[in-house]
Amino acid sequence: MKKILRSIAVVLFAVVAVSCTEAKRSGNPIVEGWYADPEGVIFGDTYWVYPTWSKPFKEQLHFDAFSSKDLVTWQKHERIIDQSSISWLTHALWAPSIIEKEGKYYLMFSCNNVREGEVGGIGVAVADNPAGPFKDHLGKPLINDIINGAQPIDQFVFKDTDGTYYMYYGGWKHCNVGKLNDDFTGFVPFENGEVFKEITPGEYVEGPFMFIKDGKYYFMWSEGKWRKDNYRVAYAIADNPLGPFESRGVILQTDKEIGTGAGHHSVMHNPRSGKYYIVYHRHPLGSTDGDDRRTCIDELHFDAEGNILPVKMTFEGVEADPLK
Ligand code: FUB
Repeated sequence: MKKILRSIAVVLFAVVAVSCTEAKRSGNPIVEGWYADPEGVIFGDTYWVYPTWSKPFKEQLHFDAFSSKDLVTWQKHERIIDQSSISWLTHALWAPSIIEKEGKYYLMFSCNNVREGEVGGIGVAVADNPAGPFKDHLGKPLINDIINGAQPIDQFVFKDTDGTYYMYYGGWKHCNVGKLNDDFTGFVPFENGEVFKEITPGEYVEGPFMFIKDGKYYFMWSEGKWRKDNYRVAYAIADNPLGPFESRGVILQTDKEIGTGAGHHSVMHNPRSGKYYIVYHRHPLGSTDGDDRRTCIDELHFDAEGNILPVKMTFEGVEADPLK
């Protein structure tokens, strides 16, 4: 009997020891529910993810957000903005993108899946807190028109090292960039008088994103069709925020063992650990509903020359990586 008890104790000890040394991971998707176009961003000691609620267009009338101290445990912040705060929103509230400026949080959004002659496009909302509640900053779209063929959706605001805020945006295979004014109520023309420059790279479709690493400008975007398996992410490297941007190829795409149609991503960097993360959506294996998109996270790696390596999508997600 003693021998048996001793053996059981040894096995139990081994199980506890293994589970204690196994690092906790985020898992993928990182949150429950259909969420797409996730913008991952760091404010202070907290990671935030702002996604589109991936439902039929007519139901898309609010945003939720998620926050985490370590990338593993996520807290949901419900309805950080909804239709009651945006009088001109009728449907298709998409692709949130947020930036902090002088203690205020500016949440850019796209709505109404706008076409020529309709009201909709890119708007700005503002709050004192990253969890909202956000209120419409202008009471009308910031960009309503179709300029250079770009549908006004999928905006991303990037702060350059000289303090300039650039907005990259555009669907329908066209990407524009403009310089935001001080209070994000409009744009400052470039020296040649143009308000928006078209910078469409490679097989760009939508979902632009920009970050700086080691003095280089990494411009990224989505290609293919977002409901289909061919949705994917490609990138370019430039030495300034206006390009030219020549595609260096695809770094995130369908993996038939893990998920399909991976795209509309963002990148976060923890300066403490030095790690980079890609936050993106993908369709679960076997799912046939194009709206069934789930928000996932995996590590982003670079080679010695600074090229982005193809992303290995996982079910496990990433390990805890606190910011302080
Ligand atoms: O979620 C709606 C749209 O799907 C986004 O604006 C596009 O980028 C695509 O992901």
